[in-house]
Amino acid sequence: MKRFFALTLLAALSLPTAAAAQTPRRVIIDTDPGVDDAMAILLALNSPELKVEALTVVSGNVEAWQGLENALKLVSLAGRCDLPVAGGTQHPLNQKLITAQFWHGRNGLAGVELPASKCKADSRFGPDLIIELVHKYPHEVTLIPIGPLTNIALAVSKDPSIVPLVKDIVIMGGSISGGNVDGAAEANIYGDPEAASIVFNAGWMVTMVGSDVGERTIMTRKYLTDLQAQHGPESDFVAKLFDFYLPRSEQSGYAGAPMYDPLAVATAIDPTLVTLKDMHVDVETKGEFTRGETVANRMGSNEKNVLHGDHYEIEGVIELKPNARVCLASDADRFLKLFISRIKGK
Ligand SMILES: [Ca+2]
Repeated sequence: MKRFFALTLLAALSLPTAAAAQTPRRVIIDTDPGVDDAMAILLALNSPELKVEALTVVSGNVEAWQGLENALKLVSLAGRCDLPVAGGTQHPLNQKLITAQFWHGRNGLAGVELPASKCKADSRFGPDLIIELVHKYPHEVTLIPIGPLTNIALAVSKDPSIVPLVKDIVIMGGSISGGNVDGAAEANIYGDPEAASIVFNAGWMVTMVGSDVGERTIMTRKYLTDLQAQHGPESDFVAKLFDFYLPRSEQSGYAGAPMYDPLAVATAIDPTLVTLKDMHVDVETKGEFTRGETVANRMGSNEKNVLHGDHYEIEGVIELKPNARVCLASDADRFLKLFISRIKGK
């Protein structure tokens, strides 16, 4: 057993170095910042495995204007005014916007007032910028949507030719075991189910990092003490986010703060942090109790029912093609250590 642990430890330690030595992955983060969005963005900007090409902002946790302002303040904090930050859609495709100040504070950033941004917004429309960058770097760009999927749905609807040109799409959204909005739906999918349906059916394999795994990947006070021990502009800011987010999560029955969006970014940094399984996932857009649910087929098939006189008879099964790599579990301890070390670095 000792030898096993030693080897595992060695593998864990050598991974970041090996990954960093490779060419960084180009990523676009589509975001509705958002407390956990802010953490996810800073994690990405501090990770040598990733080259963030742009942030595109979608309405979600906060209104679109507030999200854009927050994104610009975050890149300013990180000293990254070179990074394009583009506004996107103002509202979901087919329903009213649902904002989440309850979870994210009045300004979406836990009420923490960052200095005014030194960075300016890019004039391009978010979905158009996604299309442009995917064509500029064919087969190289990984999309990381960590808000409702409205911008991504608009991009693939306007230019379906980007689908085979995208290297990967890692979304924070959905769940295969109950929702965090209600019994069925996770917030990003619930925020725009029609957009989510377009994205899951676009013809690519979606890597789905759902709320059910995010809720088992939690920042607790034990880990937070380590983060608080180091002072710097970014670590102090993230510690302040947790001052709001951790008690809010605990009051709502969680054992700590779910690390939803940062786990999606971490999956792009190091896929060995999570366990994935190919499945076919449909998005419920109707349903009395289930609108916005990601309905995952774990068997890979549906029963084939054929009408025989006055009744149907099962004649076999119809195979389903997987459209998603569904995250089943994470190595929470290794993820939290990675997250803290990257944020403490700044
Ligand atoms: Ca988000």
